[in-house]
Amino acid sequence: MKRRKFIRNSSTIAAGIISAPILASCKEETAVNLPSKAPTVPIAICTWDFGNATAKAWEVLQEGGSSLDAVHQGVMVEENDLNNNTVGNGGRPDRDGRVTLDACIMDKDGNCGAVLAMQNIANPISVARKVMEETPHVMLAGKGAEQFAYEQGFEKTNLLTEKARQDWLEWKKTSEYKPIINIENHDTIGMLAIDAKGDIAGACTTSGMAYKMAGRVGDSPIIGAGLFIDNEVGGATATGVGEEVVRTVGSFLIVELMRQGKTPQEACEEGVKRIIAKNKDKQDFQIGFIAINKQGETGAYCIHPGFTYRTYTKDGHVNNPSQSYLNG
Ligand code: SD4
Repeated sequence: MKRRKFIRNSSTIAAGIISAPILASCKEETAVNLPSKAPTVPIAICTWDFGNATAKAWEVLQEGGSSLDAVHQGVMVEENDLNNNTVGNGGRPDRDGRVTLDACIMDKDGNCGAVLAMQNIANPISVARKVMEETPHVMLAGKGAEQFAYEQGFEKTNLLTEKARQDWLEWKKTSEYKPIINIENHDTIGMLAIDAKGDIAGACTTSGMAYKMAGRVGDSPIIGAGLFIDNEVGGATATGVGEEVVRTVGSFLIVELMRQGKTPQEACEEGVKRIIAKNKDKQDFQIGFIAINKQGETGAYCIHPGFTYRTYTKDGHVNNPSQSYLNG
């Protein structure tokens, strides 16, 4: 059973940039199709089997914390895990041996912040939050992001662990750039949460594709691509080959599909199919989407089997296998 709800699209009206006749013709307000059942909240979900991260987020939610604090503190667990070589400190470097980190965060009001290709700072998600809360901007990149982080009191940290350095030296012997599906490059953490008040937030953080070109940025810190939240509707986040997610503005697409009435599962499936449609001759890459709607219903879909996602609700803490477009 679906209930049809209409919300005012107030941003364009508030901006005062649209003439009255156009306004009149645009008056049919943005439709939101939402299921009517009681919401399952609070809830935290994330890409891959990052149980420590969802456990941290759940702890924050249980203490009455906001979804914003939950996703922030949740993904930081992975940024701080030196054994996670695709997120934060300990992440794999680019071709030149430099670890460059990408992250973004988005709150219930549509505020967002991101850092791109930032070096020497262990918690890019915290800097992204500072960008959101302390600057008039959404994104800071490279040296500017790093400088801003120092100004905000973050410490300079060498992010290249000895293990990551040795792996990079080994890779350099052939310098063959060939992502291995589900193994080498795919452990970005994207997290979505709904707090007890029913408000949604999300965060996404990564060291990006291993051995990428210097300066390369994927989908993860790009609002709309790697992450999108609309507190009226739901949220989505992505993992996998970021170029393909950017090409379809994947997370925004999934949220908009939910707005039109699709379940999170249906929306994730459509998101993957749009990517497949643009890659008819090439399917040797992985993409995984997860989504949540306002009711706390979840969905996930990927191209190749192997992608999993964590959910933490009052009913339990589970690592769920995602359905896939291809059957392995
Ligand atoms: C990127 N989407 O930089 C990221 C990589 C990733 O799990 O998801 N890894 O393209």
